[in-house]
Amino acid sequence: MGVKNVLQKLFAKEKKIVICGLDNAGKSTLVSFLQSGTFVKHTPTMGKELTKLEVQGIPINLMDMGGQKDFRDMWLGELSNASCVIFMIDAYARERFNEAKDELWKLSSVFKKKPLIVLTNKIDMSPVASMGDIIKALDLHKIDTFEILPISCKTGFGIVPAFTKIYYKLTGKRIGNAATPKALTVFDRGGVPLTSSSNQDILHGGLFAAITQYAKESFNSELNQIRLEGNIIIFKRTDHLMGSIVLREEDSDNIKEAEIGLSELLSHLEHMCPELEQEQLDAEKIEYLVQQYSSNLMS
Ligand SMILES: Nc1nc2c(ncn2[C@@H]2O[C@H](COP(=O)(O)OP(=O)(O)OP(=O)(O)O)[C@@H](O)[C@H]2O)c(=O)[nH]1
Ligand SMILES: [Mg+2]
Repeated sequence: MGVKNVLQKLFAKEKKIVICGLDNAGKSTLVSFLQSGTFVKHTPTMGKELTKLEVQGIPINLMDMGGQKDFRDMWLGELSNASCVIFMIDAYARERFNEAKDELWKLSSVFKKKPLIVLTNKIDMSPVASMGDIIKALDLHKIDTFEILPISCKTGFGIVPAFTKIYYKLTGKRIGNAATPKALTVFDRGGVPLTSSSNQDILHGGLFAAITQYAKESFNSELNQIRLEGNIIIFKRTDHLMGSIVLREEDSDNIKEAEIGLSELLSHLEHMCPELEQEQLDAEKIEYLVQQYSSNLMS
């Protein structure tokens, strides 16, 4: 599923999403990742900022709360008509966990009635606190139910899975039945595979060789889709990279969605790797970025 349309898929009109958490946690970065599909740098939010996303005609209101001390009084009021409490913490900033706990517990009147979702951000950094450490540090074990979900608003790690869980928490329903791709490969413009992953070992044997062969031949062609051995292989290209996704033929209803997801991944990679413009390619970096992001495409 695409990062940019996950909210539209998940939330009905009347859902208001409010994101609280200390300054520097990454709240605004999350909002812009959902908007743009990649990492964008921010300055601190003064007060609060409403982002109206309109995806395929459906309006979504995201309220991004300023986390600096002066603005924290506004959180409770804003949460009064929200569907849940989303509280973000910087998993790298252990020295601020106590402060985060105090601010979180000021919201207890709300999260005793509404679902609490704790997003632990910046898991691309090292070393970050474990989920267990964060649960203890924030006294989350004293709450009956909560979700704690690791994400990175820099690499995109976990964003679609987090919002999928949030939706389940809010509605008790699983989203759609979009079949996830069975394999994902990113190539350089010469058709050399840089990274490849498969959740069902289907890349073994001839299929991977065939995909690579097509990739080599097709970088400069308009070939976008081939069918092979009961699989649909979708190709997408950007200026410097190429990607392919494998779907089962019986999942052909999901081709459009897979194409969007793959295009978003490639744009994100281009954005995160400005060195590609200088014809420099860091294969290790791309592998890391794909591995971090792939949870949005494959489950
Ligand atoms: N490494 C890393 N840096 C991040 C991540 N998310 C955000 N940042 C950085 O953290 C800093 C703060 O991000 P913001 O999104 O402005 O934080 P905020 O929670 O909106 O802060 P306030 O508006 O002051 O409440 C920025 O320098 C971001 O680039 C992440 O997942 N990983
Ligand atoms: Mg902000």
